[in-house]
Amino acid sequence: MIRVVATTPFDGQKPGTSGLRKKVQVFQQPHYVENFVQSLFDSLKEFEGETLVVGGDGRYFNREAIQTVIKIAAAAGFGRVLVGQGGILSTPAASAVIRKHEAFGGIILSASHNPGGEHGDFGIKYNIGNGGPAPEPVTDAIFARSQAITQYRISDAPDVDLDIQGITRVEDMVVDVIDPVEDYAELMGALFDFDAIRDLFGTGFTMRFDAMSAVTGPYARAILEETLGAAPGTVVHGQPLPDFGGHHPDPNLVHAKDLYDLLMSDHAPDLGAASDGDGDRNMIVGRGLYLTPSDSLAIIAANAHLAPGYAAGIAGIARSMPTSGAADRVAAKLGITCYETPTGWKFFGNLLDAGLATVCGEESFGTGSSHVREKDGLWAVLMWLNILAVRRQSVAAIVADHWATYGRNYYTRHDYEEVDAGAAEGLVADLRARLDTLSGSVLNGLTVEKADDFAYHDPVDGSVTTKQGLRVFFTDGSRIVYRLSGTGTAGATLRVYIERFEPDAARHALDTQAALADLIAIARSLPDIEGRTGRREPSVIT
Ligand code: VG1
Ligand code: CO
Repeated sequence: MIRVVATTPFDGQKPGTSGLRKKVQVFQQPHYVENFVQSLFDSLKEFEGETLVVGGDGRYFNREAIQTVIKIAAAAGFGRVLVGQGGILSTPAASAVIRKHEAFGGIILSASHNPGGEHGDFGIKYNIGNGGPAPEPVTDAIFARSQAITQYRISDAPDVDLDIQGITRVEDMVVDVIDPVEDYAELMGALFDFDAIRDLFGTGFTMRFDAMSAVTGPYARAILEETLGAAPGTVVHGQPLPDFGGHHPDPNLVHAKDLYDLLMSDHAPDLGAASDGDGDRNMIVGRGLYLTPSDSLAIIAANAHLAPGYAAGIAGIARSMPTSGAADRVAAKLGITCYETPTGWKFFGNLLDAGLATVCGEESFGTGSSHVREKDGLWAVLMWLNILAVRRQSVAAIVADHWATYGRNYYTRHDYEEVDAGAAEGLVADLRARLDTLSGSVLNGLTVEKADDFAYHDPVDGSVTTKQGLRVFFTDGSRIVYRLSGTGTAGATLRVYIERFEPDAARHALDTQAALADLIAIARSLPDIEGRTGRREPSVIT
C-alpha cells in the first residue's frame, strides 16, 4: 500500500559539487531522505514505467537509504529499479548501467572521498539518462522543491533482500538485484587490450591496487586478479566496509601514504594505484615516482590511441580549470581542442554528449572518457596498464619521455580544511574585490599579468556559470588559483592551486614544493591566509 506522509522542508538540501553531502546524523533524521528523494522525483517529468538505477559505495546507512529510495520510487510510478547486489554500485559502474540499460536516471548513495561510518558523511547524487551527474538546472529544481515540500508518497512494502540477485516486486514496480560488476567489466573488456595486459602480468609485472576498503574492491579483484591474471593479493583492502576501516577513502599522498611509501621503497612493485570511496578517483604511482593527476591526464591523452577503444584517436580533451595546463600541450600537438570547465564532472557531460571531448580530467585524482559520464578510477588504471603493456617501459621512463617532449607543468594543490566558513568566505570576497588592481604588480619578484574570476561559457548549450575560482596569472606563465570546496560537510575548505611550466628538461627532476616555493609564498601572503584563517600550513598537500 502507498502511504501519503505529511512533512515540512529541511534547510540546506542543496546539492553541491557532487550531490547532497551531510553528516550521517543529518540523513538519519526522520523524513530527511524521504523529503530529498521525493523532491527529486517531483522535479522530474515523464518517468512513469521507466527504469531507475540505484546503488552506493557501501558506506554506513547505504542499505537503509536504498530501501527508502526503492519504496518512494515505487510510489512515484517507476516501472523498474536496477539495484546492485548488496546495495553496491561504484559511481562509474552506475553510470555504465544507466547507459547500457537506457535507464531514465540513477541515484547513487555516496559521499565519495569523504570519511564514512556512523559519525562520517553520507550523500545522495542523482544522475540523468546519459549516465552523468545532474546539471545545475536539475539540482537547482530539486533544491527549490525541497524548500516547499509538504508531503511524500511511500510504499509500506517490506524491505527488499539486497543480497540475492534476481527479481522481486514493490507495488507494481519490478526490483532487479543485479551483479554490480558484470556490466562494468564487460565495458572495460571492450575498451582495453586485455590480452596484452594479461601478457604483461605474465612477464612478472607486479602491481598493488589499494581499494581503501571502499567500493572498488570487488571490481578490481574481478578484473585485475581474476580476468587479467594479476597475482592474488594485488588488490589490498578489497572488502568494502561501512566505515572504510576507519580511514579516509581518498587516494592521495596523505590518505594513501602506505601505498606511496611502498612505491618509494626498494621492494616497490612496478605500479601502484588506489581509488576512492565510490570508485571514481584514481591515484597512479610508478616505482619511485608519484604522478600528479594532471600529468596522468596528459599522458593518457597522448597515449590513448594505444588502447583499442581509442585507436581512432581522441576528438578533444576537457579539463577542469584548476587542472594543470599539461593536457593543453598534448591537445595542441594533436591539433584538437582542450576545453576548460569549472570544477565538477557535471560540466563535462555536454562536451562528451556532443562528441567534442573524448578524454576528461580533474586535478583532484579524476580521469575518465566518453565511455561513461563519470570519472572512472579503475578505467584510468586499466588505461595505464594498457599503455604499459604496449610500450613495455617503466612508468618513470614514460613520464620522463613525456616531459622531454612537452615540458613539465610543476603543480601542487594546498588545502586548508575545516577553516571557519566566515573567514574563508571573507578571504575570497576580499581577494575578488582586489582582482582588478593586481595586474602589473610585482609580488615576490614575479609580475602579475592578469587576474580574474573564472566564468564558463558552455559551448554546447550556451549556459554561463560564474564565480568558479579566482585566478592570478604571472608573466612567466605561472598561475595561482583559489576556490572554496563544494563537497565538505564541516566549515569551509580553501583550495589553492599552484602551477609553473618548465620547458627545460635539465630542470625536470626538481622537488615540486621547492620548484614552486616562490609561488607558494605569494599564494599564502596575497590573501593573508594565516591572518584570516589562523593556519600557517595547509592540512593536505597533493
Ligand atoms: C572536489 C574536487 C572536484 C571533484 C569533486 C567530486 O570538489 O575538487 O574536482 O569533482 O570533489 O569528486 P570540491 O568542490 O570539494 O573542490 V568525488 O570523487 O568526491 O565525487
Ligand atoms: Co569519488
